[in-house]
Amino acid sequence: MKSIIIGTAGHIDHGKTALVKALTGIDADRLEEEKRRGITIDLGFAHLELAAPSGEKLRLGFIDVPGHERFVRNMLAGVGGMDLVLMVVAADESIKPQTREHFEICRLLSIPRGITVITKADLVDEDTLSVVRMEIEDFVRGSFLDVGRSPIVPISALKSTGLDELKRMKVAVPGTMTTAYLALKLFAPKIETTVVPFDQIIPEVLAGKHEAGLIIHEGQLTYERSGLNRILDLGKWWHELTGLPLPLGGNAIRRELGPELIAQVTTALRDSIQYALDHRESALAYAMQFARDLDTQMADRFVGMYVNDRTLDYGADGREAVSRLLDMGYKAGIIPHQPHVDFV
Ligand SMILES: Nc1nc2c(ncn2[C@@H]2O[C@H](COP(=O)(O)OP(=O)(O)OP(=O)(O)O)[C@@H](O)[C@H]2O)c(=O)[nH]1
Ligand SMILES: [Mg+2]
Repeated sequence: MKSIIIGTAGHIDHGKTALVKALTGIDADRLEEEKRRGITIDLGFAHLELAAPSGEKLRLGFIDVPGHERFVRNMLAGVGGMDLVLMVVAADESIKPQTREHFEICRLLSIPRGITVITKADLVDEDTLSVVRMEIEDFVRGSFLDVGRSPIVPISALKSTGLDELKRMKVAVPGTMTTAYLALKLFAPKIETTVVPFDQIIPEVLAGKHEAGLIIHEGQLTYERSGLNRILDLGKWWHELTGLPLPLGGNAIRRELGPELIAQVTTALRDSIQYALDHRESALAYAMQFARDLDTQMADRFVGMYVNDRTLDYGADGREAVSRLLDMGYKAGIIPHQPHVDFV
C-alpha cells in the first residue's frame, strides 16, 4: 500500500482543521484547549484510505498544522515530512501574513507538491471568489504552487444538505398560490409545508422554527447575508428540466371585458412599463420607498429580476413556460382546474 503524507498550511482560522475533517471525518484538534479556543495549537493527525485510479490502495496521512503565528514552531515541525501541502486561503480574507509565512516555509523545505484550497467559498459571491483566485495566482507564480502545475480548488467545508434530505423536511412557504410553491411541489410532490408570511420566513428559519424556507422576493438576494445556505434553486431546477425560464408572475385580465377594453388596458400597461424601463433611475428612486431592507444596488438588481424586456413581451419561450408550468401543475393535482391561457 502506498502512503502519502498530506499537510495543511495557511493563516489562522482559514479552515485547515475543518478541511481535514471534511475530507477524513476526523477532528485533528484533539487537545481540550484547542477545542475550547477553537484554534489549533499543536500538530493534529488524521488518515484516510482511498483507491488510486489504478486500483492501488492509498493510505493518506494528514498533518494539520496551527495557523497562529505564535505556534509557527509546531507548524515547522510538521512540514518536514509532507509529500503534498494543502495551502489553505479563506475566500473572505484572501492572503494574510501566515499564508505568506507558511508558503515561504514550504518553499524553503522544498515540499514537492501542493494544492491551493480556497476555503469558505460559501461566504463570498462569485466576483469576490474570482478576485481571490487572481490574487493567489499572482502570489504563487513561479513557485511549486504555480497554476501551471498545481490546481486552485474552491471549497466549502460546511455540511451541505442533500436534495433527498430536503424532500423530507417541513418547509415554510409564502403561500400556496405562488409560483414558488407550485415549483416546489412539482420538485417534491410529498414535501410538507407550513404557510408563513413571506417576510417572516428568513427570521423564522433563523430562529429554528422551520427546517427550511421557500424564499421569494428580495429574500432571494438577502438570504446569504442573513446567514442562510441555499439547498436548491428552483429557477435553475426548472430551467434544467424544461430549458425554459420560470415564470414568476404576470397580469391577468378577464376575458369578458371584451377585446377593445383588453387592448386599451394592455397598451396602458405596456406604455407604463416601457416608460419605467426608459427612465430607470427615477423609476427606481420611486420604487425605493417600498424597498424594505434593500440598499439601492440590491434594489436595482431586484427590480431587474422582475421588470425587464420579458415584462414587455414574454417571448415564445416565456409563453411556452407559462403554459407548461400551469399544465404540469394541473396534471400533478396541485392546480384544481385546467387553466386555458390566452396571451394578449
Ligand atoms: N462558512 C464557513 N466556515 C468555515 C469553513 N471552514 C471552516 N469554517 C469555520 O472557520 C473557523 C475556523 O476553522 P478552522 O478549521 O478551525 O480553522 P484553522 O485554519 O484550522 O484555524 P487554526 O488551526 O487555528 O489556524 C471555524 O469556525 C469553522 O467552522 C467553510 O468552508 N465555510
Ligand atoms: Mg486548525
